[in-house]
Order: sequence, then structure tokens, then C-alpha cells
Amino acid sequence: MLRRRSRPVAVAACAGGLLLAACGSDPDPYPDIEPVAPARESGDARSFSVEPVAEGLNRPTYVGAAPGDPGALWVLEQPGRVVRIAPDGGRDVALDISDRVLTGAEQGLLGIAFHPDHARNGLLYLHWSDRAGDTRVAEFRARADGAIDPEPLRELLHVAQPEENHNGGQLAFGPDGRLHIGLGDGGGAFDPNQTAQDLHSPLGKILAVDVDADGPLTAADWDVVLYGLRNPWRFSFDGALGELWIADVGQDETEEVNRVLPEPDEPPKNLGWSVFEGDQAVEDDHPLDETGELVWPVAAYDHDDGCSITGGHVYRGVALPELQGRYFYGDFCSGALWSLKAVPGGGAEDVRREEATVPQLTHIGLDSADEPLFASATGAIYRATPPR
Ligand SMILES: [Ca+2]
Repeated sequence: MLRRRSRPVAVAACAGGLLLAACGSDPDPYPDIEPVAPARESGDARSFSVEPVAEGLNRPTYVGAAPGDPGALWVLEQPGRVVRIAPDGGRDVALDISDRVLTGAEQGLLGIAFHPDHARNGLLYLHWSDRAGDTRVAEFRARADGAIDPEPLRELLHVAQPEENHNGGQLAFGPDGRLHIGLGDGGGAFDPNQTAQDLHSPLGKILAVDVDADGPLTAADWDVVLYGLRNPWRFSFDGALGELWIADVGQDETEEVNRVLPEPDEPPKNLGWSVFEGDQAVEDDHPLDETGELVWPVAAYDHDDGCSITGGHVYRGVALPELQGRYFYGDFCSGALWSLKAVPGGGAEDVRREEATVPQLTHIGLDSADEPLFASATGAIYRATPPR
């Protein structure tokens, strides 16, 4: 893989004035843009501990709860199974679509979302890589016996994927009732197809669709909510404030946390990639689409502390008072976990490294009481407990 370094924006490199002549030959392509530095780790914390609740799963990529099924955990296995773990620990395979799924480092069964009325209508949505490596999203229905009918009711999205990596993954319903998906830039390094700043491409975006509209849907039916994303593997909505928290996986330098208040009447906002990685300009000089407001990450870490961010949630549970109102997240490669304070009105501060770690962290979910769950590609599921 081609590895190139990003560099600071020219205006920053030229600070001090003595190098003005040299800088003049390398002009800043966006002199009016002043990056906002993200918050960085500033201390340690012990807001919670973790303990395993299940083991022996096959590369879980998701753990969470289904509406109307309190106490049960729903798990995705990357090769293509949906597993329900009952409150007593008993396991059932609710669905197995392994024969339709291509599994790789970033390919497989990647996301699930339950319809807001799932308890009444049984509807749920799955996101997977098909046998050609392309993105598929379809609607399924759970039967009365708990199994999921293997034949989807309809397809909602099919997107060709040029490379194996950067397929995004997350599915989630927003406070507006629409189903959201995060799609990466199509893969390769440094967005070679320049999709993320292309508002006509579904890649490098967070998209949303009204699933209550009838009939099969295509990519053209999905609205662009955010663009300028590299690989938004995991994002979540803070139900209390309606904000969207997006963890965008970085290239060689910066793993970033983004905080956005959706404004449906405004153009989609721009998270910067592949013109910026974090708050640093990328040297490739890809054009910036200036349709939407440019949003800078609120927090970041570099590759001394990890290599692939796994987004979490703003904590709104009750069992972990020290985590109340804080956004918590982690890194797949290092297993590190952090929490930060969401500054009222925007931004982040007080980024603290939690003592707890989860190896090969693929997903952070919530149980039916909004308490944290963690999925590890080792095959284990962990839950958060009060700090020991
Ligand atoms: Ca960004």
C-alpha cells in the first residue's frame, strides 16, 4: 500500500515569517481556512471497569439490544450470522447469511439496526459485503419464534466497492426516524477515487433514508447527511441532544471524533477528508467541495495510541455516574478506551484515558438499560461495570 505523509497546512509551516520566500512557492490552497485543533488526551480516569459476558463468538462486529427484548444481547458475527444471547446466556442463531457474505479484514456482516417499531413490526436492517465485495443493505423481518426470515423483504442499498477496505459499517436510526448508514471512501489510501468530496458519490458519506416509504430503494433515494469521511466505521446519536457523534478512521496520522448537530434545512456538512486528515491538510491537493460547512474534529489521537478508532456513545445510563454525559470510545488496534466531556454548545474537553481496555475492539453498543457493551474480534463480549 502506498504510504504518504500528510503535512501541516502551509500557513502553519510558514509561521515565524523567516521562510516566507520558500513558502511563497508552496501556497496554501485554502488561505481562508483556519483549522481548529482537536482536544487531546489530558489525563487518566477510572469511570468503569469491564468484564466478559460471552466468549467464543466468531469475530463479533456488533453487540446491542433489540426493542421489546429486554435483557437479551444481539450480536453480529462478521462471517454472516446474527446471534441472540438470552438473559440466561442461552444462544440462538437468529439468521445465517454466510453464503451471501464475503468476509475480509473490513468486509463481512458489518451493521444492524432495529426499526423503531421493531417490537410491533419485527423489522430490522442489515448491512453486509456481498460475494462481490459490494455494499448491501436490506430489510428483514423477525418471525414470532425469534428467528429472522432469511429472505429479505426488500433491498435498500447496493453500492459497488472499488477496494476491499473502507466499507463503513454502522447502521442507526436517527432522532428524525430515518435509517442512517456510514460508508467509507471506497478504499485504497488517500481516497484515490476522490469520492469523499464528491457529493454525487455515495462513498465517503453518511446517508439517510425514510424506510417507511414503500418499495425497493436505490442509492439515489438516500440523502447525503455528511460528506468528507474516510471510513466512519462507527457513529451514534445522542438521543438527549439529537447530536451525531462520528468516529472517522484516519490514514497515517490522526484518528478523529466528530460532533455534529444535524440541521436538515442546511446543506450537508463536510468533515474534511480527503483534503484534511484531522486538522492537517493532506498533500494531494484534492479539491474541497465548499457546499457545506466544514466541520473540524472535536477530539483526536495519533498513531502512538492506536490505529483505528471505534466510536462509542454519549453515556446516558445510570450505573456509571462518573461517565454521565461523557462520550466514550476506543481503538481497535491498541484496545485503549477514552472518555471526554462534551462542552455545552459544541466541542470537547477533558479527554481521559480510561484504565479499562478491550482488545481488538470492533463495536461499542448499549444494552436495553443504556449501559455499555463492547465487542472484540477475539470472540468476546464485555460489559461495563462500576469501577473496581
Ligand atoms: Ca475529518
